[in-house]
Amino acid sequence: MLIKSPPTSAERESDVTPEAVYLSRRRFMIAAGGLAAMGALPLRAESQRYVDVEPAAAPAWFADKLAEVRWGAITPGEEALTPFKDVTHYNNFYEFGTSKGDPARYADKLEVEPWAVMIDGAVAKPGLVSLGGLVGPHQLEERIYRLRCVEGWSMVIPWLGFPLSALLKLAEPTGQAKYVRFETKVAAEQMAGVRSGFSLIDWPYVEGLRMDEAMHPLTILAVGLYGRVLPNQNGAPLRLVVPWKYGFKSIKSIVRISLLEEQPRTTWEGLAPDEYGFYANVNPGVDHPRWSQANERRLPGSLFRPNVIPTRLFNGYDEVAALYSGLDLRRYY
Ligand SMILES: Nc1nc2c(c(=O)[nH]1)N[C@H]1C(S)=C(S)[C@@H](COP(=O)(O)O)O[C@H]1N2
Ligand SMILES: [Mo]
Repeated sequence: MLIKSPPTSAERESDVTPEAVYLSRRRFMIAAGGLAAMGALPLRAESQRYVDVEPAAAPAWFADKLAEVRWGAITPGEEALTPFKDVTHYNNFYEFGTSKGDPARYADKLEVEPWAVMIDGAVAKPGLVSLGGLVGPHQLEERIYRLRCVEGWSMVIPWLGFPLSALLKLAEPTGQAKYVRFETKVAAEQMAGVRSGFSLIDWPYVEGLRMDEAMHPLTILAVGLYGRVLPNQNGAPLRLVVPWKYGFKSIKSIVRISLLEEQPRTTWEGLAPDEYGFYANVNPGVDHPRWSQANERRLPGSLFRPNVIPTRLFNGYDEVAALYSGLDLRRYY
């Protein structure tokens, strides 16, 4: 779709905003907006929410967006956020290894600048778009979502992103567009898990959605979390988040988005179709062949306090139920 790239000067080191500057600005914004309405106590809790976050430099395309974020656009009510430390050190990102600590250990090797995304297939405006060009037209929103992994653990993560529907509309899908296919970057020299040959995955990691799922307002492309730019281990610089589906649908470090007429073949479905379906809607009533999906371990927990809670249909996002009326969820898991 060839949205114009920002000038290369905008991506120079000198233009990055130190995270500390951003954090103090955010604290100030909350104080100014919330004082009268909420009084001092809740204010303090709110303003300290992100103070523990590790410092990081933000690239210009991200820093430019922070002044106009819609904070708290969607929140899960009373559920506590999973701490930044857990969100960024307990990950699945097989390109960097199969243990939960591997992404945090090795994903700093991922080169995220420059980054471009190919948008192709059944669209009137295909093309290679720079990350700045891709994010530029969109207001960032903070979406605090539950993330439920098919393995039986879950987190609550404050993402920063924008609706996938807004991006797709700009590309102008044609009448042939029935599905969206996403592909992750592959760079063996940067990705220990790809190099190892130990994984069964046939790279690139691929995911897909039906068009109506892709256009649903809950479906976002995330570029940040905890008020900062997305850490590499969480799928920098751009990843999908579909909160009512098992985590493996939320594909990381996207380099290609294709609109298709046919349902794409996705990574986990291709590996083990009897265990991982294309839909992968969170459903406590449909067990994985090797374990129950009735409950989940909400992180953080400990050996002695595992913090087990019941899993909810569609991960509690009841508003998506209409997408599946008439679909047998036991058959299309
Ligand atoms: N490219 C890629 N995307 C991926 C994965 C992966 O291995 N590779 N793992 C998925 C799984 S199983 C989960 S649970 C989530 C985890 O996201 P998080 O580490 O940001 O919590 O990412 C998903 N996206
Ligand atoms: Mo997962």
